[in-house]
Amino acid sequence: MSVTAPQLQSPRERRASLQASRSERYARMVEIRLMEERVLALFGEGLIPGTTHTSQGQEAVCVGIAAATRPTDTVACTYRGHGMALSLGVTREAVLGEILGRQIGCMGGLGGSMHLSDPRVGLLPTFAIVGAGIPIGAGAALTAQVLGNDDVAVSVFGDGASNIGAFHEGLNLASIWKLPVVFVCENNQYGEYTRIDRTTPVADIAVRAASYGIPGEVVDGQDIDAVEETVGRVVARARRGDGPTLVEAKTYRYAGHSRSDKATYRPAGELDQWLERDPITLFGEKLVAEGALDRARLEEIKAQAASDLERTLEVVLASPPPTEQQMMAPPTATGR
Ligand SMILES: Cc1ncc(C[n+]2csc(CCOP(=O)(O)OP(=O)(O)O)c2C)c(N)n1
Ligand SMILES: [Mg+2]
Repeated sequence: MSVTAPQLQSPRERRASLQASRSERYARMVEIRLMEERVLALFGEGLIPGTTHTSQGQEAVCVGIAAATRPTDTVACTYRGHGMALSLGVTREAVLGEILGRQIGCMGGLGGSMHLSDPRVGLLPTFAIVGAGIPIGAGAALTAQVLGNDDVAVSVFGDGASNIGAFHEGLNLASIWKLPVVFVCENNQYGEYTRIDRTTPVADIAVRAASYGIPGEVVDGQDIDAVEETVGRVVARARRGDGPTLVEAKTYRYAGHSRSDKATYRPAGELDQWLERDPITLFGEKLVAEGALDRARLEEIKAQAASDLERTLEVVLASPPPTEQQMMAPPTATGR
């Protein structure tokens, strides 16, 4: 008797299913949450080389962006990019494999947690340098403009990055050349260990758009529908040739800045306040209220995500790290 392996979805299929169905969006948010929690545990076990930055609490932003764009659009994002990669459709094996430095990873295990990429779904390499993805997003938009297709670039970065020179240069250039780019600032209230009000003299980063003569919008980053609607609308604007927009998504990272940071610098009660507006709980409740899913189904989705993650981890742990020869090989067009 021949045993056939379960058919894994390709990145494009994963992206398409997410765009087609609200319950898939819920499932993807759960997938991200569980993987991020496991990543922190795996770091503690010494299985993750280098460092890692997780995004629990920010799932509505990345899944909303993926739902509002198409695979030929490009997305530049940061070292806190596991959720964005999974949202765009990169497979669990490719993301977790890369984080663990295994050959099965999307960069063959050579890049690690901060360097994920998959051109099939538009994920440009994620960037460890704060703000680096902003001018690169503008550059990807320039490519689309020169080629004359109607693709759009999305550049995702943090609140801290909006104080970096590249932010101002990138927005200025994008505005003056009317580039098809959407800048999404994930304002998670902290840049490393410092609260935003100690580094940034404006309450809303979106107001900075006015300096460059482009629209700026604030969106509730805990509400996936609000993110999808806002990003979808300004992506359509960019596609029409009407130029860039700055979107600020107000959100919160539940974990510390990176790996073992316990975030003891946060005021007491702040995390609890944000947990009351957890993006996965909010969306789940909305789906139940709409009659789209019942509570039992929400639990089934969580159980399925947990077992999928276990299976993914088994596959990843069976994959070896890159060989010395692979490490020294010149890069190819696909990055592998
Ligand atoms: C150019 C540069 N300066 C400093 C750092 C060190 N650094 C890494 S993450 C970080 C904080 C960035 O905060 P934010 O942009 O809000 O993103 P978040 O980590 O909150 O997602 C800093 C200062 C860096 N990687 N690159
Ligand atoms: Mg931040």
